[in-house]
Amino acid sequence: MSIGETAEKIKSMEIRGAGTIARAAAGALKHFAENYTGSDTDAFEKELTEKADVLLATRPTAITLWNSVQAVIRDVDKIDDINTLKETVTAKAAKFIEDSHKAVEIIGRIGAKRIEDGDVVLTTCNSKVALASIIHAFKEGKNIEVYATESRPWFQGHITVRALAKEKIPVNLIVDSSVRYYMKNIDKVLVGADTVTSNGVVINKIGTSQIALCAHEARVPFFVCAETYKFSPRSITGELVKIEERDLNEVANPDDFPGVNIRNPVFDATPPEYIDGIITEVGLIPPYAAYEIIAHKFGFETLMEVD
Ligand code: RI2
Repeated sequence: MSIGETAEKIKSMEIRGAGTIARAAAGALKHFAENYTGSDTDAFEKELTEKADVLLATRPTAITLWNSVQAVIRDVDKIDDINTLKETVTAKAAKFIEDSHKAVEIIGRIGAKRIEDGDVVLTTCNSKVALASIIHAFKEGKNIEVYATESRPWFQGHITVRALAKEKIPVNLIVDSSVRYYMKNIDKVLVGADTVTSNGVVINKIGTSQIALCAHEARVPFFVCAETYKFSPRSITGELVKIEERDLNEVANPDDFPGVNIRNPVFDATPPEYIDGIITEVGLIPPYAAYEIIAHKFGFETLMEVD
C-alpha cells in the first residue's frame, strides 16, 4: 500500500492498534523503496524522509510508529548506491514486520503462562498481544473466562469480544464504567500498550489507568503485554508522551450540546506502581526495568543521537 493511502487509513483508524500501525508504516516505506524509479541517492533519501514524516504525523501517541520508521530509515544516509539503498530499506522494513509478528507470538506464549486454569481475565480495548496471550492459554486447555470493556468512543472492545467468541472462549462484554463493580470476579488483568516510557509508565487506551487503580485496590495482578518496540527511546531524552485528543464528534454531536465542551483524549498513563509486570518478547519484566530494555535494544550510541 502507498504512503498516502496507509497514512489516511491510520489517521481514520481503519488501520489501528499500536503494533498494526507500526507494521503498516514499515510496509508503506517498503512499498515506496520497491517502486522508486529514480537514480539519485540524495533525492531518494529526501523523499524517504518526507514520506516518513507523513506517516509520523498520522497519530502522535504510539511510539511504535516512530520506532518502525526509525528502524527502516536509520543510517540510510551512509549508503551511496541507489540499488543498495532501495534493497536496504526494503530489507529493513521486511525484518521489522517479521520481528514484530514473531514478538506477538512469543508474548502470547509467555503471557499464557501467567493465566491459570479457572482464571477470569479482564482486558480493555483491542490489543493483539493481550489477545494472543489469552487465546494461547485457552488453546493450552485452560478453562478461562474473559471480561472485556467496550472501550468508548470507538468500541474496539467489540473487536475483542468477537475474536474471543470465535475461539469459543466464554466472554462478557461490559461497559467501561463497570470495571470496579466486576473487579471482585477478576483474577488477572491483561492489557496492551501504545508506549512504555523509560520510567515504567504505560500509555494505553483511555480508561486503562482506572482499571489499574481498581485492580491495585482489589489486589488483582495487572499485566501489560508490550513488544520491545513499544518502549520509547524518546522518553529517555525527557520528552513527554503526547496524548492524542481526537475529534469531539466521536463522543457526541456538539449541535446536541450547545455551550458544552466535549473532550476526547484517547490514551492515558498508568504509573509503574500499579503494574505487576510487562510481558515482552524478551521476557516478563518489572516496569522499573523499562530503561534497561530501551538501553539494550537501541544502544547508547543511538540513544545519544535521539533528539
Ligand atoms: P496492539 C490500541 O490503540 C489500544 O490502546 C491497544 O491497547 C494498543 O493499541 C495496542 O494494540 P488504538 O489504535 O499492538 O485502538 O496490542 O487507538 O494490537
